Amino acid sequence: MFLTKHFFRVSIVLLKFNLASRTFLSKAANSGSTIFALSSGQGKCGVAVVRISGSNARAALEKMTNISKLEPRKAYLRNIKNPETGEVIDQGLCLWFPRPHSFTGEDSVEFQVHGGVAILSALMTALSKIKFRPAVPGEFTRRAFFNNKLDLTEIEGLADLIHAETEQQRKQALIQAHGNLSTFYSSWREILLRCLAYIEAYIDFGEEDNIQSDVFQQCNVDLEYLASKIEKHLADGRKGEILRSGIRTVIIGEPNVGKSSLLNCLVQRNAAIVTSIPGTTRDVVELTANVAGYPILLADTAGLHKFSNDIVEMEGIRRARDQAIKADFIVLVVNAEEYAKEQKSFDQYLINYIRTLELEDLLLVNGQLSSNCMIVVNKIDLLANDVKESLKAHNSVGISCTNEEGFQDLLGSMREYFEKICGNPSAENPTISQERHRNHVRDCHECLLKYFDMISRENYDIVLAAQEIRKAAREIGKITGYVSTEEILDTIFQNFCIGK
Ligand SMILES: Nc1nc2c(ncn2[C@@H]2O[C@H](COP(=O)(O)OP(=O)(O)OP(=O)(O)O)[C@@H](O)[C@H]2O)c(=O)[nH]1
Ligand SMILES: [Mg+2]
Repeated sequence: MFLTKHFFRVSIVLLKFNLASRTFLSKAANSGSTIFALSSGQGKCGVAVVRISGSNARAALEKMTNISKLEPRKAYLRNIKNPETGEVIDQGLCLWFPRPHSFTGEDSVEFQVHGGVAILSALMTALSKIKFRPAVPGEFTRRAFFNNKLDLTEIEGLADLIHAETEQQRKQALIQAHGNLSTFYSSWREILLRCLAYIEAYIDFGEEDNIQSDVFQQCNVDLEYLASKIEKHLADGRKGEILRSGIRTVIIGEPNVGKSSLLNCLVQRNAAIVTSIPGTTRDVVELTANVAGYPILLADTAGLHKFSNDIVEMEGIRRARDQAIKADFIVLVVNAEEYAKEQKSFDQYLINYIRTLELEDLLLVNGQLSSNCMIVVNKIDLLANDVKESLKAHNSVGISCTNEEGFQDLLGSMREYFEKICGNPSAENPTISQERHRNHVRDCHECLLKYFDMISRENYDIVLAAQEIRKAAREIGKITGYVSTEEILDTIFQNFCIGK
């Protein structure tokens, strides 16, 4: 009896939360106008896709094609006519997606026509004449959100997928667009709401119904476990965010060691000036590149050394150091010829090199090379074979920018570093991919800490403490869009193009 009653009350409290979010969604739902847009790329092309979404989409399709018995998701090859004049605009494929089984969740139509400027212009004009409205950027996706087809993390994943430039970015975005973050954060929100419901039931009915305090204690165990999971999630080394925005990679080293040559080899073009004169590169040269499937923001820098009377060179060196401090990954270039001249072990030479360039603070952790720094020994074409062999025993990669020797090893080694820096989106738990998510997760964690702090005090007020759990759930709800504001939505949808 106790359990049934208790379950009933907790269910009512849970329902209350879920109704609140649904009300928000339906209130904010779209205005009902039928919209259209070119969804494929701009410019002449073989096939262009025009999408229509809204309650009048089906009627328009029937009128423009004379299809009598329309079947969902079936491609019809038809003459597509201007609905007012009856003039044929083009012959193309026509598809109908009845709601709710469409991208937007509304009745939708797709025309696949020839991608010529005049055809598209005639089709768009015809659609405007029947009072359909051109969609604004992201409007199809916005409608999908309001019709509960996608949550905000899925939408952000979709935007990232469209913008992904490398294989690893594509993988991360695809997983997110398919809802893995959504499931992940929703499970946290469910725990918070369940605990909140139990605690509210305990507050409302505890004394009267003799609800056991162990219910409350069990909630605290669950919340503590969740807080520790959130802590781990926050301490992810920003893997997902780095993969999304690109690994800030800097090439540093003495003048004339071949830093600019290395940058040129990595991007496969003469982007930076290379000469035999030491001090050729003065400012930071920044480029984006795709290395081993990872996006990198690659910076070539001025050669480092201690003394110079040249103020331009000193400013270049200052900028090089500054760039290295901000980098996610550092490539330190060593000149193989210089190393071969000295009668030292490679490790001794390297430590000495790092000290001479005053890079200890940046590159060494407890006397060992930092995990985000890679040593590249360039100009190995100038080494005798036995010296070249001796280099292999060390934690470095020998290359020649002149004949591209060692480049496969270099790319393989870079891939290993990048995998550690960005993680493997296909194999690991989801990581935070956006600053927006990090802020809400951090705020959620802070609310939980505040809750534990409150209930650890004598004579604490449980009602006030429970507010912190409610706030924590709200923060997670903001990530997925259960709790949302126009401001959040505008920021997210501004990254979308027209037709998506
Ligand atoms: N033999 C040989 N020469 C190389 C190699 N890589 C670069 N060089 C030469 O080394 C010289 C310096 O190359 P850069 O790429 O300009 O060197 P850097 O480190 O950018 O030099 P600064 O901009 O002055 O700091 C040029 O004459 C290159 O042709 C290599 O692998 N082998
Ligand atoms: Mg240079």
